[in-house]
Parts: sequence; structure tokens; C-alpha cells
Amino acid sequence: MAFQLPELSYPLSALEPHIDAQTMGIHHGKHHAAYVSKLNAALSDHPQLQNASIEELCSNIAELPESIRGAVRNNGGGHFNHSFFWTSLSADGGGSPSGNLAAAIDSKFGHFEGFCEAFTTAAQTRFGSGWAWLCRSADGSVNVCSSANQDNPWMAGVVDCVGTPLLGLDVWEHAYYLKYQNRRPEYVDAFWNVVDWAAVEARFEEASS
Ligand code: MN3
Repeated sequence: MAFQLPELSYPLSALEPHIDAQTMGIHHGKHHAAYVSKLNAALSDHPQLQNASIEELCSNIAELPESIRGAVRNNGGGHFNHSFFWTSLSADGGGSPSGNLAAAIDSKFGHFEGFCEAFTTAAQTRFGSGWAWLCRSADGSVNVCSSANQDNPWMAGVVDCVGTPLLGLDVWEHAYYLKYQNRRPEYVDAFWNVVDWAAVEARFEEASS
């Protein structure tokens, strides 16, 4: 089939104690896997769409046949978002960014702590299920936003987020409930310890080139 569940580049327990192995196993092996299989099912009668990248599918949601638009929005969004999330995290993560990304963050938010505060607010105030994002705008500046469900910043015109996603945080309960139950703020605090800033900086540089 067109899309496949990507392997994690680290063991399920790598992000302990911040994100626990049981959550990682279910999140990747069950939730993400289900988005991939439902996306493939939605595209099964549309071979011309099976060679598109997941970013292209997300970017063209509004042009997709109506019969599969909702399924691709939810499950294609879910596939992109989770693939992106896994590669935003590292056992050696945490700290803060450097270089051009750090400069863009300082320019927008005053300092790194100002960015963390804005991102945390976006994550905490997203009602129900969704994602918080750091994006790069076309002018090279960065911004923070959040999206509902499995929407993402590639879905221009469909969501309020603007730009190329650099960092995303899953705030669905399935991402934290086993360890943190209803305590989303503790999960968001823990997330900062596993952010792979080298990966986020590389995305910023790629979007800038
Ligand atoms: Mn999730």
C-alpha cells in the first residue's frame, strides 16, 4: 500500500520517564498504525493519489474528492502528525535551540522562555483533542498556533496555522493519559525534556533554503 507505519529510531522506553514506554507502544503501534491503515483504505480506489507525499495530500485537502476528503484529513493528518512527532523527540533532547532558529525565536518571543510560554499556552488551551505547533512563516519568522483533531499547518485554508511545521506536540489524551491521566500540564512540562532541537533546527534550515 501507499503509506507505511515508520519505524521508531529509538526504543519504546527511550523517552522515559517523560513519556513512558507503554504509552509509546500503544501510541505508535496502535493509534498511528490505525491512521496509516485507514488512510490507505481511503486511497484504495484512488491510485493517482497513492504516490503523493503525505505533505502534498495534507496541502491539497480542499481539492480531494469529497468522498474521501474527511478520511484523508483525519487519517492523513494523523499519519503526518505522528511521523513528525516521533522524529521531534530524542532521549538526548531538551535544552534550547541555537543558530538561526534561536534568533528567529528570540526575535518573535523576546527569548526562549517567552516561546515556551506561548507554546505551552497553545497546548493547554486547545480544547479537546489536537496539536500545538511551532511554524516558520514564508517571511522567515516563526509563530505558534494550535489545531484541532489531526489537522496540521500544511492544511492551509482549512486551519488557522500558517507556515511550515517545525515542532508539534500531540495533546490528545491518548498521548499522555496512561501516565499523566488528566494532568495535561505535567505532560507538556515533561515534553520539553525530550524535544530534539537539532531536528527542529534542521527543519528550519531546510524551509529557509
Ligand atoms: Mn496521537
